[in-house]
Amino acid sequence: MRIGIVCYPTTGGSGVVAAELGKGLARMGHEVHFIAYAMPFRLQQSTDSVHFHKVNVPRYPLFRFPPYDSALASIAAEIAECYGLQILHVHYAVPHAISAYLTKQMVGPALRTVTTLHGTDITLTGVNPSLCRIVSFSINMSDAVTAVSWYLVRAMNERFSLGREVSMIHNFIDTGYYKRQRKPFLMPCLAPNGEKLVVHMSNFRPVKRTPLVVEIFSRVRKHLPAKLVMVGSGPDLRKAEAAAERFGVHDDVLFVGTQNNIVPLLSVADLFLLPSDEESFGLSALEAMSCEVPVVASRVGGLPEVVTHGVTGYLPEKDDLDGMVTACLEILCDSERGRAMGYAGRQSAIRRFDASILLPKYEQLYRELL
Ligand code: GMT
Repeated sequence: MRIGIVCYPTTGGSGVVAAELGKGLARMGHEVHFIAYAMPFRLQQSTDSVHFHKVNVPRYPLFRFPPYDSALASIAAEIAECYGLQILHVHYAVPHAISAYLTKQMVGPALRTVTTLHGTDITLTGVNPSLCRIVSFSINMSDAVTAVSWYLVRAMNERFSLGREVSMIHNFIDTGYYKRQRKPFLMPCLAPNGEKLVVHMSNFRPVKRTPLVVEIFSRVRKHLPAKLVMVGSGPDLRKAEAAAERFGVHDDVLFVGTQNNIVPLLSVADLFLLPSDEESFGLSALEAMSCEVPVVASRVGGLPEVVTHGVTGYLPEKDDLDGMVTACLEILCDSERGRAMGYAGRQSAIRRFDASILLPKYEQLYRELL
């Protein structure tokens, strides 16, 4: 098949999933064309043979808001015609679903469109009164709609009464790649005195509550020697750094920015901490599980579909700060329990979320549409 994929190229989960999907489809023999305003993060070092087409959004003094939606639709229509695309699969509904609709209007009904909902496109940005009508319309006009968790299917149905089917396809990872390395070469620099290592990884948006990550860690730190590694960057980076100062743990918290390869880091982690306010899936938690790292995360959104409470980690209520601290300590103070949970996490990742299980579901969906 000839497939176009539209996504945000940043380090957010939707871009990661889109990139991994495209690379996987290319390996299965499909012709894949990425259309985005920059090279997607996960394609930058990829050797997979996918095509990339940049969306150039024109600037003009009159345009207070550059017309990204239109530029995207316009270039997608050109690519669709030039390469004979059969499928245009957009990730994150806002504004990609409406651009897909416009593309289809331009090139004709043979082009089948798929919209994958990732979370805040439904729960936050999509329900904004300025956008909800067009989000609802554009999702309705997609030939197929998928969501990354059962939670998001429910959220979709509660917020938008579309009366159409939304298929659920869980996010996936390559568990062969996300695999704990047995030579923990990072340990001496991150935890030189054998401290316990807690890792958080996100795009530092307010929903990730990164200052709270630091606060939870500071309370854990009172009970045992530990270090916290904060991976990623985003709008709340300064607030998280300030929290490290405020809670007096700046010597034990390392902000390492965005990382291309997080497997070496996860390979030395004792715990992954994700106390998000909201999370439709929690791809980073799955990456940690696949590397045998137990997870402590809030019991929100789709996280209970990924993390099994008491087996692969703990899921305290999102405002139960004491519960978060206790859960972290239970894992960190009992190495055997931590290892068993980590092992169970990897088994769950392999059994339920490996690319080999979920990629064919997208392939099947495309075939049905054609
Ligand atoms: O975080 C967002 O606002 C959007 C999106 C992104 O691009 O990172 O994240 C969502 O999609 C991921 C991939 O499907 C999920 O793993 C994240 O849980 C989800 N984020 C939220 O629901 C907050």
